Amino acid sequence: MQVTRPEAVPELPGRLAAWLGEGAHGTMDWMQDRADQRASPRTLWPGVRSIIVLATNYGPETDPLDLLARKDRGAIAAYAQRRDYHDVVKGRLKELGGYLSAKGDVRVKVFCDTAPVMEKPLAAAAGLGWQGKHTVLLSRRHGNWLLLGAIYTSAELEPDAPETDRCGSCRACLDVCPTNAFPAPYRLDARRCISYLTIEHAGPIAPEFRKAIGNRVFGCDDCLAICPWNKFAHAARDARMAADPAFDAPPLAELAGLDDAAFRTRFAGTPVKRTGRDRFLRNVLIAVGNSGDPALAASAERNLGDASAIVRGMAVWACGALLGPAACRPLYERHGLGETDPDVLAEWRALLDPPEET
Ligand code: B12
Ligand code: SF4
Ligand code: SF4
Repeated sequence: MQVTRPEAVPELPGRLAAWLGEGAHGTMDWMQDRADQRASPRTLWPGVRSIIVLATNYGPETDPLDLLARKDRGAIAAYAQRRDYHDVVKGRLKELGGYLSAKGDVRVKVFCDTAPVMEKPLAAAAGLGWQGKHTVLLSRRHGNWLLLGAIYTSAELEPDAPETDRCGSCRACLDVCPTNAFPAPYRLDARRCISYLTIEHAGPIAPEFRKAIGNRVFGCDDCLAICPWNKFAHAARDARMAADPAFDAPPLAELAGLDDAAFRTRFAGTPVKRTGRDRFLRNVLIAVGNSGDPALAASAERNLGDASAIVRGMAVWACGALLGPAACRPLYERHGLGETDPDVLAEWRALLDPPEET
C-alpha cells in the first residue's frame, strides 16, 4: 500500500485519448464513457488530495505456461482461479478507508475496477512497481502477480517516490504474445488480446485468432508468466486469494458439457462468471477444436444444436478442426439444414464450401 497525488501522472489524458483514438479498446465502450474522469482523478472527484493504491499478491503455485501443453484441458488465467478479487480487494480497501475516515474530517472513496480510475499508472506513481512493456504493473518483490485497488481521499498524505522502469532491453513479453497484441512496447491493442477476446468480447471470435487461443478458455497469462522478474514472486499467502484446485486444468470434455445452471454453480463467486455460460462455452469449443484429440469431437458435436448461436457456431468450427469437412457433411444434414443464424451459417459455409485456392 503506497500513496501518490492526483496530479502525479500528467501524461494520462494524452495517453488514454491516443489509445481510445486508435480504437484499441474494441467494444469496451465503458472505457470511453467518462474518459475525462478516468484520465484525471480530480475530474472524477474534485475533493481528492491523495490517492492510496493497494496491491494484492495472487502469485500462482505453478507456472501458467505449463498448462498450455495440456491440450485436453482448459487454461484459466491465474487471477480467475480463485475468489473474485473485486470482493477481496474491495473488502481490504473498505477496511482501510474506514480506519482513515474514523480519524476525523477525512472523506474517502474506494475503487477497484468499479469506477473510471487508471489503477496501473497510479500504482506506478505510488512506487508499488512499474508498468512493464506489457503495460501491466510489476514489482521487484512480487513479479507480475498483483491486483490493484485505490482509495481517493481528501487527506493530505505524504506521497511515496515512484518506482523506475526496470525492463531494460528485455522484450520477452512482447515476443511471447500469441496474437501479436503489442503494436509497440508499453502499448496494447486490446482487440488482439486473448484476455479481451475470451472475456470482454461478446460475439463470435474472428477466425484469425482461433488457433492462437489454444486451450485458453478464460483470459491469458503468457506475457505475465514469461517475465524474468517472476523469479522474486511467491504464492499468494492470503487465504482469501487461495487458488481453487478444481480450476487448475479442468478437462475440456467436462467444461463443454456445462449448461447454464451447472456453469453458475461451478463458477459462482469467481471472475469466470463474468462471461456467462454461452461466451465461456464459445471459448471452450475453440479449445476443443485446437486439442487435436478426436475423442473430444463428441463434445463439440453435442453443442451443434445448442440454443445459443455463438455456441453452435464454435461447435461447427471445432467439429471441422477435429474431423475435417467430409466427416462434417452428415452433421450439417442433421443440425445445419434448419439453421437461420447468419453467423452460424457462415461457419458451415466456411467449413463445407471453403473458397478455392488461387
Ligand atoms: C481495460 C482493462 C483490460 C483490457 C485492456 C488492457 C490494457 N492493457 O489496457 C483487457 C481486457 C485486454 C485486460 C487484460 C488483462 N487485465 Co485488465 N484491466 C483493464 C482496466 C479495467 C483498465 C486498464 C486501462 O486503463 N487501460 C487503458 C490504457 C490506455 O492504459 P494503460 O494500459 O495503463 O496504458 C498505458 C501505457 O500505454 C502507457 N504508455 C503509452 N505510451 C507509453 C510510452 C512509455 C515510454 C511508457 C513508459 C508508457 C506508455 O500509458 C498508458 C496510460 O498509463 C484495469 C482496471 C483499472 N481500472 O485500471 C484492469 C487491469 C489493468 N487488468 C488487470 C489484469 C490482471 C489483466 C490480465 C492480466 C488478466 C488476464 N490474465 O487475462 C490481462 C493482462 C493483459 C495485458 N497485457 O494488459 C489488472 C492488472 C494488475 C497489474 N498488476 O497491473 C488491473 C489493474 C485490474 C486490477 N484491479 O487489478 N484488461
Ligand atoms: S494477455 Fe496474452 S494475448 Fe494478451 S497481450 Fe498478454 S500474451 Fe498477448
Ligand atoms: S518480460 Fe521483460 S519487457 Fe516484459 S515486463 Fe518483464 S522485464 Fe519488462
